[in-house]
Amino acid sequence: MTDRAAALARDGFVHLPGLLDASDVEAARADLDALQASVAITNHYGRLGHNIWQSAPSLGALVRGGRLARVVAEVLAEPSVVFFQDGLVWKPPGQGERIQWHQDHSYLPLDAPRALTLWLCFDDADEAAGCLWYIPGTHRLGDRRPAEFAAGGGPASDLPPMDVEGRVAVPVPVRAGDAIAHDVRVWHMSEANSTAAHRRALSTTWVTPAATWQPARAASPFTWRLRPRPGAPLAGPLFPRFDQGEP
Ligand SMILES: O=C(O)CCC(=O)C(=O)O
Repeated sequence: MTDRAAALARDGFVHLPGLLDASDVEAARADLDALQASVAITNHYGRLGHNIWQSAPSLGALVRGGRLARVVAEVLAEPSVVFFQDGLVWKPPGQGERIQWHQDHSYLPLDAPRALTLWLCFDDADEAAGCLWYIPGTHRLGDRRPAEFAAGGGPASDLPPMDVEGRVAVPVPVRAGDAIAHDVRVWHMSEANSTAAHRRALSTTWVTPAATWQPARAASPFTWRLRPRPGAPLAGPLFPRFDQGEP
């Protein structure tokens, strides 16, 4: 197991400085600027969108190229990984209110939490700009009640709440081009962007080939669009697979 894989197992997250180079960042920013009107919805969280990798050529190339998959395979300590989905979280200057504490697993229509988020950031982001915060070790505490992101409440749940009070949370400030890999059960959040600069990030989700659809587990744009069969593997052109990190 590499040091990065050990950090993920211990803390539930690992900072990956400089995963993307300056040209990746520049291309991503240009593509996002071109796409914002057509693919992103704007609400109190900022500009959000799904399936950005299919509309932004630079991000599609990153997902398909194998570089991200190699890192995911390394930190998950798995020989093969499958790309599942992406989500744009773009906090414009002075906007994008707090995304409260949550576990990504609450929102994944998958049979098991054997999955990883690889969060790619295209701007420098410190605490004022809305970087991510984590509570180390919380990925080992099991599933907790989903956060209520939409007005009117979240899904019904008998799970215990996330008892954040009294736990030590750590911010992870990043530079443009950095990434953070996190376990889909670790508790994390981001504050509003109170700076005069943009904070653009793409949150990508990766699974192992053993993952199967469990559409009843969580609402997801894919569930609505694809109507997957429970128990089916995630396969086909929407879900590129990488063996030994190679496409
Ligand atoms: O980008 C953000 O502010 C939040 C991202 C997040 O919660 C995630 O990627 O799981």
